[in-house]
Amino acid sequence: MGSKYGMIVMGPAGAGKTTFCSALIQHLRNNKRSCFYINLDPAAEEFVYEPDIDIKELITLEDVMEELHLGPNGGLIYCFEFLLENLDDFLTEKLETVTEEYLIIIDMPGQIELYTHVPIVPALVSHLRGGSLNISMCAAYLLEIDRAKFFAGTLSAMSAMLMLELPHVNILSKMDLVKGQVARKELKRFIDPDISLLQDAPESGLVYEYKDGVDNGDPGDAQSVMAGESFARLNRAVGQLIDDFSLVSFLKLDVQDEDSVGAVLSYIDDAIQYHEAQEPREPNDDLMDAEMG
Ligand SMILES: Nc1nc2c(ncn2[C@@H]2O[C@H](COP(=O)(O)OP(=O)(O)O)[C@@H](O)[C@H]2O)c(=O)[nH]1
Ligand SMILES: [Mg+2]
Repeated sequence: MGSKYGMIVMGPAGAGKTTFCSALIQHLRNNKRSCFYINLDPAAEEFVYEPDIDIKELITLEDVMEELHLGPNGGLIYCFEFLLENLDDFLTEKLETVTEEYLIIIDMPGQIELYTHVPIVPALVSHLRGGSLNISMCAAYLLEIDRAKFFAGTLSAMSAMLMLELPHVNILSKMDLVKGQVARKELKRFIDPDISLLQDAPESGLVYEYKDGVDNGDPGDAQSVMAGESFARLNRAVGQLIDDFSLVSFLKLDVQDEDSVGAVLSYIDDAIQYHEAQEPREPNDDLMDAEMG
């Protein structure tokens, strides 16, 4: 089939993307599988496994911020625009030699606007999937298990799903942090996002207390707007949207647990149809019967 296989690892800063990539590389090595690791975070600092391609050899966020007087978000967008202009030399040529038994792992930066606001990642992905490279790809979107950030994170995962039109594996990371502390039933509300999480007690930090007599709040005062009924309605509508989609569900990931990493990898393999290309085809029984009969 002469194809290539890859995944792009996305999600907010600190979600555990790079840690997940390292765990995955270790797991692939343990199972005698090859991988090709690409770092596209121009501000990344250390790696357990040295990347085969590192964007910092092309451009670094630090240089861009210093020389162009840009902030971290603008600087990152600049880095990616620069990357897109240099795709052929920097990525395509090197990836052309990567064969079908490799899993190409692309470790991305955490600036969320990259996934929700600008069509840069879609342009990168369509370059990788099309043309001479023809990589069968999927996206892994990581969110850490954190109630306060969960719905905003789910919306950004949905936004990335819609922009990229790729098979998507959503992953809830850092499960080791809640091991033995969260009831199975409570966890299930994250795995299949439950909109009633939004209506939980105010001390959860997710909802703003509804105050009597406040209709829509004073538009000049954020605190008061968020206490108003219309804000609560907006929250419910957004929750309903996530619910209606029911496309967003999460796999649990504990990077310290080899089985957990293996389970996530098997979803990724399915999404990119990795095994179909590796295994020799079994003779078709029906066909053999027909020939014999
Ligand atoms: N306890 C725990 N910490 C994690 C896990 N994954 C990442 N971290 C920590 O979270 C921080 C951010 O991780 P990193 O992989 O760099 O996140 P990235 O910004 O998404 O690439 C680091 O301090 C990691 O050590 C995990 O599964 N469990
Ligand atoms: Mg990282």
